[in-house]
Amino acid sequence: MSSIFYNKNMKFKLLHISDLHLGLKIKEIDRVNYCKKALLKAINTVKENNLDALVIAGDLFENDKIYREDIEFLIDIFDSIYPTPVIISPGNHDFLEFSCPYNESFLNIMKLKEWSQNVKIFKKPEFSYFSFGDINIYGKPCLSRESQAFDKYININPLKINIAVIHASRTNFCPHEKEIWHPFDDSDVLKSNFDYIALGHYHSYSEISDGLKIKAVYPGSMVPASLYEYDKRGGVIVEIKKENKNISIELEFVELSELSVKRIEISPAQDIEKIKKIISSEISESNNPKNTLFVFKIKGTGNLNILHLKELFSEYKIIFDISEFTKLDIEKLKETSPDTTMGRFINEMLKLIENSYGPEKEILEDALIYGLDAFAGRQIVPRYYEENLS
Ligand SMILES: [Mn+2]
Repeated sequence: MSSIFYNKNMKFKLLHISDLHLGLKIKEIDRVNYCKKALLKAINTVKENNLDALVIAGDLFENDKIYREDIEFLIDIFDSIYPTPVIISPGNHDFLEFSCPYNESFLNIMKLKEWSQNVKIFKKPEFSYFSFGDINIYGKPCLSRESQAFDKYININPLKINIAVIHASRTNFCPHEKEIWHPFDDSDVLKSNFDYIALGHYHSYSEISDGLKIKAVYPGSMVPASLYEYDKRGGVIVEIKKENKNISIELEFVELSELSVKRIEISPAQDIEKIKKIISSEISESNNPKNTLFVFKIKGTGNLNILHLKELFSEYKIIFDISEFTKLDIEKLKETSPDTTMGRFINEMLKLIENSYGPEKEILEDALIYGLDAFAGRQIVPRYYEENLS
């Protein structure tokens, strides 16, 4: 009779997201609004694909930055997919403490309504699980920097699909300057009996596999948490099938963020046509370019007229960040000997440029260029600004 169990085909399909950091702001951008839009998209993804669960691997919000209306938004939006489960493993920013919205007593004191019955939050310090028929979903909150994420061997039921949700740091693959919380290394993941581990904490997408099968994924931050988070932002649809104890996993990344940060490197050799092409191709990679706010971070040195670029791409919402862009090859100019009149001019101008910012810096940089033209006996024309912008 046991063959009944072994021949059973089990399937579970979920949307795995993490690190929304709702409440966290980016200067001059209404990030909270983009976070809410992304969550609405996540909810629609669950509905449209008939998914079995929404899984959130921590840092959904920031305890000390989230407003009352944002908490209400989260409670309502998760209630809107009842009875589909929403499984949450708290992280180090939605840290499970008294004044955390996951805490029901805190919600009561704040006179907020409680989480709907389909919202399941891991609150016990050790691994616990929620059961959905053939599927067990394990998790535990991220409560300290030191404690190991996978500290104990967990006795799972091999006849079921076993998933873990955890906010933790992969120590053998740690991004620069990322704080370590809840450490583990790949061997912990490969040793564990979980069929899939939904990770959170690191803000870039990465996978851990045993060479044949993917065992764990960081989907990355759902919406850029800073202007240094480039590339696609969203979540992963994970389909887990178990047939005769054989597991198969299929992943599909879904773009959820309508805020997108892109980095473009520019060199003096690139003309405007080349730069236009780079920007066009970045825009065309987005699956919803008309509704996306693009932040183009332009790095390097060259001849670039931002006003002209804005004009060319006026049908899109674009912010050009030129804080890491210089019109001049300053390093090369610094090599000019200060013994000549031109050298003294360059040195004085560079000092002024260094101590200025914004429009003043731009004017000084232009003045330096025109001065150099004058020294070289060239005709002084506004080479660095294209005319006829109208
Ligand atoms: Mn975190």
